[in-house]
Amino acid sequence: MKKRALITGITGQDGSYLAELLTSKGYDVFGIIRRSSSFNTGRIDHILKPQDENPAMQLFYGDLTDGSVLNRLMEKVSPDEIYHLGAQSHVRVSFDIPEYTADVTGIGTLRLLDAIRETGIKTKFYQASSSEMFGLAKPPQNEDTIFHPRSPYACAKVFGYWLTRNYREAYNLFAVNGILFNHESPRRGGTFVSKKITLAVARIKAGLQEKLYLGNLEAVRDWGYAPEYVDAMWRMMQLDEPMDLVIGTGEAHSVKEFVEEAFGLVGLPWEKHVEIDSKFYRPSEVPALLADASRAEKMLGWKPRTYFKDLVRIMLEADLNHYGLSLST
Ligand code: NAP
Ligand code: F7E
Repeated sequence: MKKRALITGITGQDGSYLAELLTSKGYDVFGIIRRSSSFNTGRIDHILKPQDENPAMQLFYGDLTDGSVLNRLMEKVSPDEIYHLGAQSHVRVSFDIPEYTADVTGIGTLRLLDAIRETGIKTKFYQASSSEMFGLAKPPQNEDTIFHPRSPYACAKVFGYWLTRNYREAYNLFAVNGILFNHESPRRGGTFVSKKITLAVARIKAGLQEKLYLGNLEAVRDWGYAPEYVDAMWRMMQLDEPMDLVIGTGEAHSVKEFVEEAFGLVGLPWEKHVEIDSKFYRPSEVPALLADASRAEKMLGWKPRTYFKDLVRIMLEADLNHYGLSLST
């Protein structure tokens, strides 16, 4: 029997890599997408094959703010595994739209968990928890670190984290929290700092842009490569017993180091092109995140293969290619 997986957030960075991974493993994949006035399936178009009689992937309209459709889809799809990746995922934006962020990212998780309980389907549940929940906690952070969230987004994720644990304890649901540190790729949304930098460097190199406006260059993050992180999600769902695990590289760098690395790769002086714009600062910042993912290595046999320098190179190469350039030109 083919396994059935339901993915919320399938049109996002992680959802697209996870859909690739699961279809390659022979799963039937079902995704929930939002109605949009423009096409929003750009990241998954290459695996959508609507002309096939039995396509490996099917999409349904739905929204995390709409509980009735989640209930309906739960019964219709009856998935073996649910990967809950959908969220208003931008930390800076969550300060501008806190109530919406709480509704989608926090209550959206409750709606999904309760749809499982109400319909009584037998399934496993993955919650996309985040290193942002650690906030001010001193690095390195692991599964035992006390959360200190610093944004409406992080508060909503803490709510989702505890609900996931609560539904595990109360209803004996196989429900896990993957506490993932920042992970990036050429498919990363353009308003996250990694992609914003590599895209700008490519455009500056191509002569299409002169300046890159950034916020806090001192913030430190543990940046990994997204395709490897969705493999960790899948491994967590294959455990005999559900547990919460931290996923990260164990290497941390500042935003400034990311800038230096990216500009350095194309031989441009970053100081000439980067300017600070206070609108990109957050009312409360998360100064430093660094993963201790030793438990995941032990429980999942998972280890990162791509570290900071290779990640910057992969992302920059993809953006340069888009403009007909490469690292060797
Ligand atoms: P992303 O690229 O921003 O994707 C978010 C997905 O959620 C998109 O498919 C988006 O749809 C969907 N979505 C947003 N609002 C929705 C709503 N109201 N109803 C239904 N779907 C909605 O995020 P990502 O980087 O892939 O991250 C995946 C998940 O992991 C998120 O929950 C994020 O918070 C969490 N996370 C990410 C990281 C990271 O570093 N990437 C680290 C830890 C945790 P549209 O395409 O229509 O916008
Ligand atoms: O910011 C600083 C900013 O927006 C990283 C999400 O996937 O990872 C992501 O959240 C750092 C912050 O990611 C700019 O202040 C400076 O300190 O790329 P980011 P994030 O906030 O860490 C976590 C794990 C998630 O769960 C989230 O969903 O970079 N920074 N200048 C800037 N950030 C942005 N976006 N833009 C700037 O111009």
